[in-house]
Amino acid sequence: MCGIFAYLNYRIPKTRRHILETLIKGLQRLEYRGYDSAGVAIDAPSKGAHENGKQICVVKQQGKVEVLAEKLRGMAEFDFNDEMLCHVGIAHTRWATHGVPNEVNSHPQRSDPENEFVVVHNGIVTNYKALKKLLEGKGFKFESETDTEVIPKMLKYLHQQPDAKDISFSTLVERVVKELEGAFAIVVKSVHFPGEVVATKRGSPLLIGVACSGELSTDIIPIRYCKSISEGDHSKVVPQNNPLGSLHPVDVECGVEYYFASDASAIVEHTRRVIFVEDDDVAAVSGGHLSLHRVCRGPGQDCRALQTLEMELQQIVKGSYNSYMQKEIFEQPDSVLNTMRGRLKFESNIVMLGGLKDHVKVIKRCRRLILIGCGTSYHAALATRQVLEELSELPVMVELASDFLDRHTPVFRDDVCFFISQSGETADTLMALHFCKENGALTVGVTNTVGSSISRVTECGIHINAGPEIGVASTKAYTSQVVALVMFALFMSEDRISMTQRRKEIFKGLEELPDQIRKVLQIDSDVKELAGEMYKQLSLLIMGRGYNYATCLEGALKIKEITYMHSEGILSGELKHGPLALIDDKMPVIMIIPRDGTYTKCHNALKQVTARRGLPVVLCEENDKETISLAFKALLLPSTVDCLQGILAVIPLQLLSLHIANLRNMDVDCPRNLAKSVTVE
Ligand code: UD2
Ligand code: GLU
Ligand code: MG
Repeated sequence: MCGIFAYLNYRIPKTRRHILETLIKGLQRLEYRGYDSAGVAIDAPSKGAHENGKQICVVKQQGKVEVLAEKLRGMAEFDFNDEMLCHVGIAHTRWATHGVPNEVNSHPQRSDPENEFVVVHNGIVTNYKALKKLLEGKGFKFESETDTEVIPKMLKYLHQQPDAKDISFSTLVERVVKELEGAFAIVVKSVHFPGEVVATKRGSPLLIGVACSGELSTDIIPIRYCKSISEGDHSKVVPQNNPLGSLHPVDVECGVEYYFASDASAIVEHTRRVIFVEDDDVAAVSGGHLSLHRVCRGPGQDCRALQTLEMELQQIVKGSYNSYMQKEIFEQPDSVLNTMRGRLKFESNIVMLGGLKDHVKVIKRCRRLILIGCGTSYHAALATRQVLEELSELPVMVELASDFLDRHTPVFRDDVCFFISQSGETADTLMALHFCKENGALTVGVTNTVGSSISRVTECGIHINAGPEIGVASTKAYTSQVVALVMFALFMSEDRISMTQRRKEIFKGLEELPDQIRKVLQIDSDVKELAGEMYKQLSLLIMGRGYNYATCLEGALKIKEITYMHSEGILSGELKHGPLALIDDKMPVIMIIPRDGTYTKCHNALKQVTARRGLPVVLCEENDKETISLAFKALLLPSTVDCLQGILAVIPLQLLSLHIANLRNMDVDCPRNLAKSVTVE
């Protein structure tokens, strides 16, 4: 959640209009992650210009990026046609953690009313109170309630110190970052360093896109190690603008553009050549040269390679769909296929998970599997628990990351722990990952984002390859997570002869899955009609059991997330232990009734509901005449193997939530109070 975008043009003249449009476009690409306010900082001449003639202008606004754009268009003091040869603009979408969403709390945050240092920040500075107290003691006056504001103020404070006279911008930022605790990504701009930008991160994602019409000096940027600052100032060791070991155009006549962002989707339309900034890297552009510094030698490599983004622009635009969520629901035949691509051989029933192959022995020898996630990812774990228990013959624990951490659950060296997260940045899951790693367990990621924190921190894992998911309510990531975990169950049973028949069934189910999903999507109009009957209700209960208990929870979560209607997933085995009290002829009820091992029990539940004058809408298999005859209404699904039926059953529930939200006039891609990737506890 929250977004950073910054744009630097060097020796490529750009008008102020172009720069602002680029910043706004960047923020719009990040909108899907959820935010409550937005802001930008650019150079603009004004009366009170700083002594070097530059003045930074900060414009912020609570609410949508479009409102900020409107405000910018109306800025009479801007000369929009003014051309700048070298310029740095920074921008932010904020998702408030400290202080309510309002203009003052929005970013960029500043050091003082003259905007000497301005900062955009994702994440949380956990020790901001102590820093604030210290700075207040030095006479700084805070204007916002954010934790972020300590950063620009600290920059100004350290910049004023006598020993900071000749230090570089990046050294100054390093000195400040050394004082910060917590997880963050920041980008900084200053009137004292015109045309320069510094960015760094710890725990939050950040990448840099590079666009140059000519040849670049290198594809691999070496890291400059600096002596610990207390031992001496590295800026004296490495002269500024030293072309050695930095990225820049070879031809001095050639210009270059740099894009900084917290998410690749804001960069891909400008360039595919990117560098992923790693924790504690300090990236600085000065005189068009990009260099990377670290205070001390850490684990990992001593250089950062320029990589090529594989994301396609069309993957992040809506096309003919009304919302990203709708697009992503309808993409599921392809996204599940992409999850399986290159990994399943249907002729010989072989599964190859390249990401796990180096750890096969440890995984197959383990004593217990622990699956950890939050929200939808937790449901994916729940949905596959039974097939994992069956095929691995191991105890399988399924855990909500926050609860798992609260309990200080015992974890051992012979456990294999899975961390499931679409974004790969979910804070609670990431913390659980650190906990399990410290306890010696083997950690395995199941993520949709190559290069994400979870993907990097885990020892091994499976990328689900569903493609970028932009709608805040997860849809295609869920079905792909389920497919990935089912493939893992197959992987765990590949040498069990007794399971040959069962494995065959599952392989067949997976092979047919994309076509069957296509078929389910055809009942969209029936689901829309049902939504028309339900959208004014206060509540909706979704019941099922076995493999489909998770489907109920996931369906109810979709309804809650984007329609704000109360909805509950209920295990039908629990009906008589309480929820039955809710049933009458007015309470909307959906029941999932597949013809699997729970069929008879599902029918008992159905009868219990109808006996209380309940009017259940059932989701059942298309040739199941008996269930259809007992239901008030039925939505029909193609039949597949028991452990995959939930994938087909969840799709009508995704569609239902979408239609109800549309009928209630809700913004389905940006539901209130929610963010796409929850990078705070
Ligand atoms: C890899 C390539 C894929 C294709 C394929 C050909 C990548 C990212 N994937 O896919 O593009 O060339 O090989 O066979 O280049 N990992 C983690 N944690 C996670 C997820 C993954 O550590 O949460 C590791 C995993 O152990 C492996 C690497 O990341 O070392 C790539 O994982 P994958 O699932 O993309 O691997 P694979 O072989 O399917
Ligand atoms: N913690 C900062 C704030 O509340 C940044 C939040 C964000 O990541 O957007 O302003
Ligand atoms: Mg999520």
